[in-house]
Amino acid sequence: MEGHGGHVAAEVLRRRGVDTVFTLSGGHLFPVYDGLRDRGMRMVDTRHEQTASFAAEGWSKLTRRLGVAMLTAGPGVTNGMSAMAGAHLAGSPMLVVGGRAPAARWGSGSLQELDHLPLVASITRRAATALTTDTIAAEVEAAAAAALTPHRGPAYIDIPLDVLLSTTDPAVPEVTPVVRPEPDPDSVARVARLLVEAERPVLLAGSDLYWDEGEAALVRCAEALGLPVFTSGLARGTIPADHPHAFARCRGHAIGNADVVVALGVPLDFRLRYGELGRAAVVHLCDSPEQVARHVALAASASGDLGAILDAVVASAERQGTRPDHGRWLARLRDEESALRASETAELEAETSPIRPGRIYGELRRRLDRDAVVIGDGGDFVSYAGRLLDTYRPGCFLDPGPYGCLGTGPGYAIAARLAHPDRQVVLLLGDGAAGFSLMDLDTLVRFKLPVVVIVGNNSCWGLEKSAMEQWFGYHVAAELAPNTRYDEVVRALGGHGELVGESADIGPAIDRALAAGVPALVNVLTDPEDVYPRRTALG
Ligand SMILES: Cc1ncc(C[n+]2csc(CCOP(=O)(O)OP(=O)(O)O)c2C)c(N)n1
Ligand SMILES: [Mg+2]
Repeated sequence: MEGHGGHVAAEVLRRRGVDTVFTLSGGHLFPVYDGLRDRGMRMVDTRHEQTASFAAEGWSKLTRRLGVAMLTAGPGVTNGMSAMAGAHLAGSPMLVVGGRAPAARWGSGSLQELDHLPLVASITRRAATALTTDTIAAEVEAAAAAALTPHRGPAYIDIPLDVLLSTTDPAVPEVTPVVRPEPDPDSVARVARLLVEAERPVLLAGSDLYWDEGEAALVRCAEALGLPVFTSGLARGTIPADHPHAFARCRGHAIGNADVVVALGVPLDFRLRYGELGRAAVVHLCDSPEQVARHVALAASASGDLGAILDAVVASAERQGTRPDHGRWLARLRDEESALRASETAELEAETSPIRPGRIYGELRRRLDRDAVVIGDGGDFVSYAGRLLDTYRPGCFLDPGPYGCLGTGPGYAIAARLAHPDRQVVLLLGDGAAGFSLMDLDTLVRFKLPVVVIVGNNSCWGLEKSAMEQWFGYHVAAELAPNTRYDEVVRALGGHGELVGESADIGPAIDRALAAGVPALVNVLTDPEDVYPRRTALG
């Protein structure tokens, strides 16, 4: 193909199946815009590069395809670094195409001249500059392949403006197929034996199972081997919350009493007590060898395509001749699960004034469709959502992931509504979190994306306020102005906004927001004294 470098970059992305990119304007990117426009590819321009890059990461999380952000040279790229770091820890296949000051003037101090590579090297799977127009195609393709190859993550490519503007006639490379390695049969057999012999096994499924599209294999395995399944992160919904083998509330009880715990596609990090799981033998199943934990003694491990591993484990267990019956163990967990769920009724139905956050979720739960996309961005307010909302389909619950960066929500919501125009999209925002990217509600308005935003407005950075209180007996830097009218901000931007101060008004306000047809924000004033019960995640 012939054309300037921007056309080449766009063509490689088009062949990769990319039809939407997220950006914020900058002259260093104009030639790429020209290439995208020529091919009818959608450009979603945001009000801050952090939102453009969170939207790209959100797109990858929602579609399991490449999410692409285009960030202008210098400040555009540095504004996207939190999303790259988040994608790095979450294993999200995201591609950032950066602008770059002209190569011919490099070192003379042109506008926004910055070598981005050292900045992004430690948080990307591949970071490179296309130094000549002839290499653009191969570099963009290599970056896309690096992002999509398990263990996935962000990749970065930048192209100097003069290189983009030069004309070339390179061969655009074929799309490199993504290789998903088969697991080692001996490792699989060891895992199967442990599960066949286990009396109280537990399976903990995490985000990498989702990335490997292993949901059907997960359900097959749980049913064949009689395993209780707990999901976290993007694995929520890979087994529907109401499946007989799905559990959520009684994880502590299950792990505390298990003899074998299988961690599937999830790191043994702070969320899983660093793999120190009491008396249980720990099995780690990962999408690639480098993900297998080295900081804890494992009873067995295997790496490769996670769906293939699960199917191979079932086949191996069947060859070993026994079909374990864990009926009593499952019944015991179901009793525990049901009791814990029953104990939540009071908070879901609380009629207190001021409002307790649980009541918001009591109202929301009964209004959500099974395929609704729920996004959480905040502290305590989102912890409640994680516990009180159930997920029935994969890709329907997005939180910031292990990087825990506030401000992801509006970007994820833009991506969600674009990816799923016919579904409910609900963004749960802490009032603190709202301050990071509320202006991008304007992007939702401009692109006519009717997302429902519910702000849990406790007038403070609640999670940090209570944590500092616990540690030091006092708090600093934790208060926000009381009762800020985030709803009026959204009205000023052209959306629908409502303030809610009483429990009984929450449900009707959510109904109006869902029906508004424009981006809508329900600003719920909640009790500043309410503290989510948790152990600290630090350390
Ligand atoms: C970018 C970023 N800055 C700071 C933090 C630390 N942090 C974690 S939770 C939290 C409080 C969030 O407050 P809010 O969104 O109002 O939710 P609440 O806990 O009050 O429900 C803060 C500041 C973070 N995770 N990310
Ligand atoms: Mg708050």
